Formats: sequence, C-alpha cells, structure tokens
Amino acid sequence: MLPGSGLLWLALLPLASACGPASEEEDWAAQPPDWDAEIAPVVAEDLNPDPNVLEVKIEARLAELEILPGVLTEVWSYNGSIPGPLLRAKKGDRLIVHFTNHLPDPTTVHWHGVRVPATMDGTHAVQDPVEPGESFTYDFELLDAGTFWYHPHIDSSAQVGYGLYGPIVVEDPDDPIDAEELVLVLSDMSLDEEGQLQPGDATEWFGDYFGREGSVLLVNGQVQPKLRARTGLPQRWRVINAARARFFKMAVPDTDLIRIGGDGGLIESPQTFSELLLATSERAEVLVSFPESAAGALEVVAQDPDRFNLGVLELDQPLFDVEVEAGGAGAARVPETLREFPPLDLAGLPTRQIVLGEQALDGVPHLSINGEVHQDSMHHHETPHVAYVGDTEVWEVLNDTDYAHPFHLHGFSFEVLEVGGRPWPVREMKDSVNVPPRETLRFVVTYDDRPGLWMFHCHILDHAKLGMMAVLEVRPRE
Ligand SMILES: [Cu+2]
Repeated sequence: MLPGSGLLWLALLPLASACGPASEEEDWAAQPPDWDAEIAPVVAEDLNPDPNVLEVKIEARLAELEILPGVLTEVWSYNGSIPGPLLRAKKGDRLIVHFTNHLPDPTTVHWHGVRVPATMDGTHAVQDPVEPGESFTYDFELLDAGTFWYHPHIDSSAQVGYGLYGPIVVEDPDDPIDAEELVLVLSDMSLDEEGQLQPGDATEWFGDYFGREGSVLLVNGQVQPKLRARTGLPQRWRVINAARARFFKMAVPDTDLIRIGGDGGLIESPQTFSELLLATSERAEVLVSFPESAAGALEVVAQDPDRFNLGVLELDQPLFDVEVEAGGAGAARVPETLREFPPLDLAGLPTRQIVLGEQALDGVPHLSINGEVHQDSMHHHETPHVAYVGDTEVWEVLNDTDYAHPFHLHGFSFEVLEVGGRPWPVREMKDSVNVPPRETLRFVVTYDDRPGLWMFHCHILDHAKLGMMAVLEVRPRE
C-alpha cells in the first residue's frame, strides 16, 4: 500500500456507510479482525529457544472431537487435534520431533515431500514401527521451502482415514509474495450413523480396489468452517489434499485462483484457474483476491473431480464459507517470474520404465508395480529398483489400469515433463502426480547424496495397501 493511501480511505469513510469497517480501529488495508480464527489449524509449540531450531512434541493418540454438531467422535489424532499441529519453520532450520505413540496400533511418521535422510523417512523400509507406548525422535534439516505434510506410513490407509495427518510450512526468507497466509488441509472421514469412525478396512477388498472416500468432507478437521476476507486484499492459501483416496476440485464462486506454488515450493510463473484440482497428497499455493462482485457470503465448494471417468458429475459439495467484506483496494500483485529454474538438458539420460498394473495374488486381483504386488512384510533389500547417488534419470510411469493413480516418489522431488503426451504447463518441483488411466507420466529426477531405501507408490492409500508400492534403493557411487 502506498504511503498516504490510508488517509485517502479515512477521508472516504463517511461515504462508505454500510460496507465500511465495523469499528474505527478496523483497518481497510488489513484482513478483517479474526479473519482466520475459526478455520486455521493449531500451530505447534516450539520448545527450543534457538530461532533456527523447531523442536516439538507430537503424540499420536485417540481424541474425542466434535466433527458433527453435538456428536463426539473418537478419532486418531496428533496432539488431540485434526489436523495435527502445523509445523512452521524457515528454510535451513533444524526440525526435532519427539514422537510418542499412544495409539492401540504401531505407527510411524513420514515427512511427505521433505528432503530428509533415508533413515528419517518413516517407512517400514527404513525403521521399525513405533509400538504403542514407545517413542522415536525424528531429527533433520528443512532444506527446501514449501508446503509439506506428515502422516503415518504403516497401515496408512486406515490411520490417515482416522485423522492422522498434519501440515508443514517451510518459509523462504526471500519469498516474493506479500499476503496473509492460511493453511487449508482438505480431507474426509467415514462416519457411521452414530457419527463414529467406520473401520479402516470396511468393505474389504472392494474398498481397497476402488479407494475409500469418506462420508464427511473436512477442512482443517471441520465441517464447513468459516473464513473472513476483504475484497481486493489477496490471501495466500496453502492447500493440502490429505485424504486417503478422494481428489479435491476446489472452486471459489466469481473468483480466480492464481496458483503460485505446488508440491515443492514456488512454481516458475503464476497460473490462473477457475478451480484447483488436487489428487491425493498434492499441494498448491494459491493467491485469492476477491473482486467487488464477490462481496457478501459465499461458499467454496468441492466439485466432482470424476476420478473414475464416469462422465456424470455429482453435485458440488460445500467445503467452507467465506464472508467477504467490501472495502479493500487493488488486486493481487504477482511477479511474472516467481522462481528461476536452470535449463533442462535431457540428452543422453537413461530411462526407467515403471508400470502401474494389476496382478492376481492367491486368485484375488491386486495392484502392482512392474508385476510385483507389494506387501508390508517384504524383504526390501531384494528390491529390483536400484539407482546411484549423483545420477539423473527420466522415469516413464505407465498407468496400465482403468483407474487414476496418483504416483508418489519418496525422498527426491522431480520435474514433470509430460503426462499422456501433454507437456507439463509450468516448471515446478513435484513429488506426487496423478496418472490418468492408460496414460504415461514422464519426469526427470536427480538423486542427491542421500543413499538408502525409498518407497514409491500410488497415493490412493488403499491402492498402496493392495500392493501398488515398491522400493527404490539409491546406492552410493563407489
Ligand atoms: Cu492408485
């Protein structure tokens, strides 16, 4: 805002009557008071006085929360809330998490999209499960800015579905965007008639095969919470799809969404959409600037993303309400270039072929990667997928099934080249990409110096459970 423009608004105040600020203290150039108080996630308490260390205590435990009005639902939680507490730090900080499992089942924590050492990745390939009553300390540096999340990597389809997930924001001190920020964790939950959790394996094979979508849509653990905004004053939403199987296609009436970031921080240049599609585990940063025409009460909705390509769309479902107050001036100012990417040179790179398929196991259809049906009990040192530190490769991931599979690679973010022959519209770092049926995803990845065992799988967690998961061994160069 220009110096002096506040005076201009003060001068106009008597004319602005009904749509003016609610009190004399209210600032035209700021979001309305308590604009995010109802909707924002809980923020983790930092136990360490060092400004470059975020040290937190996280307990996985049962909690009774009011998901539906007037009903207490026993959910699985981190520190008693859904989502788990927001871990907010800055690039280069050290994160120390003292984790304790008070659940009835073993669990682990995976730091989705964060460039951790393999031993900190929280999968059963690299650590023993944290048994009930036991603890584990996760300790690593946050090397990249961006929007990430954490969730269990054992029995994850059930545990994520029960409420175990939490957001991570790593800020970049040189971030070019100046806007108030809100983290929106989108998810869903399967509740029975009494408002209690359905068992994670309800509907058995059928649920695994198609992916279980919850009966209740959640935004930061709440059903249709409320947000306040002021016209012309952009808000930066960091949106995370933490559902076990559901894709979210979010739309804001009369308002464009300017995408500025994805899974791995800022994208090269801003992109404007009327809706935002996020497959499971994908993230986006969007700038939202409500026009004058949007003043009043509006409903942000989830449109049917048509995950099964049925072509018949279900009705929009409400996600959250926005009370838009008139009065702000201007529009979102976004630099044309958000982030510089070095030129891509693909000449002579080796190509790795991956096929997402179906495979019978004991006469029952399962899901597979290159013909192998993964099971949690497998011996990971026998992985057929080997790579070497320092190498750069192109992966070609063919979806040889009739349903969409969002592909996720642990440990190493990559650049998408194309999906189904269509070039990726913008340069960005990603770790999860939806592969439509019978189409091929191509991406390029470099293995930096973090040898170890890294999982890759479909992030419809029910599909991972049914076998669409494998391990990549990244070996040190001799
Ligand atoms: Cu899948």
